[in-house]
Amino acid sequence: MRIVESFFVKSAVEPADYPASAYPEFAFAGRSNVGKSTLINLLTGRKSLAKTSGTPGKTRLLNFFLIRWKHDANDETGFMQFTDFPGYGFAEIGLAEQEKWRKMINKYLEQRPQLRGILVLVDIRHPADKKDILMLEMLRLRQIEHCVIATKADKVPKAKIVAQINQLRKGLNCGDIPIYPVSALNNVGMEQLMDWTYKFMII
Ligand SMILES: Nc1nc2c(ncn2[C@@H]2O[C@H](COP(=O)(O)OP(=O)(O)OP(=O)(O)O)[C@@H](O)[C@H]2O)c(=O)[nH]1
Ligand SMILES: [Mg+2]
Repeated sequence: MRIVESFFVKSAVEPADYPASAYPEFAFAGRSNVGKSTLINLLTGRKSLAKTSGTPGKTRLLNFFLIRWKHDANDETGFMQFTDFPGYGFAEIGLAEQEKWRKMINKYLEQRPQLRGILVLVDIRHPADKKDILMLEMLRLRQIEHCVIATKADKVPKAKIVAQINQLRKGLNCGDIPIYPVSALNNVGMEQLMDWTYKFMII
């Protein structure tokens, strides 16, 4: 599958403000600065569709994107939507702000029936983080399809990637959920995660 066109639709906090379109939707979650917006830009081939920044914790809203895709093999085309979550785990965010985030995400998970899956991004260099473990546990409990994307693979020597993924799998306690190493810098690993998305889109 490849993405042929993409548009920013809107930002929202409350379900009443989400875009009404019911296309299959996939959300990108993960700690602040892990590379969610960068990944969306790379997948869509648009340099600044999703705002990226060196300053973590900038995005506080859900950002919705409309994506037109095409499946190379059979010329099938269609629409899906991406949602860029604000990052979690940003140390300087106060408790009140964290609570806002939690409410916003819970509402989204509960009131977005077209949600087909969540891509949970973690930094390949870091050991499993408590916030990521909690996020994965919540998705498991809610029975929402998900996979793990290990970002910034360019920062780890190639020979160490498999070991790093194995360690993450143990630490994240995520069973046989797929973990895909990716590098936005080197454009590595995109096909696998598009295949994963496609699998849950056509159901
Ligand atoms: N080396 C390398 N840097 C990356 C990669 N992906 C993202 N980055 C960098 O990581 C920083 C944060 O990326 P963002 O995409 O803004 O991160 P985010 O997860 O959207 O962050 P928040 O919106 O704050 O939650 C930027 O400086 C990116 O250039 C990657 O694969 N490799
Ligand atoms: Mg972002």
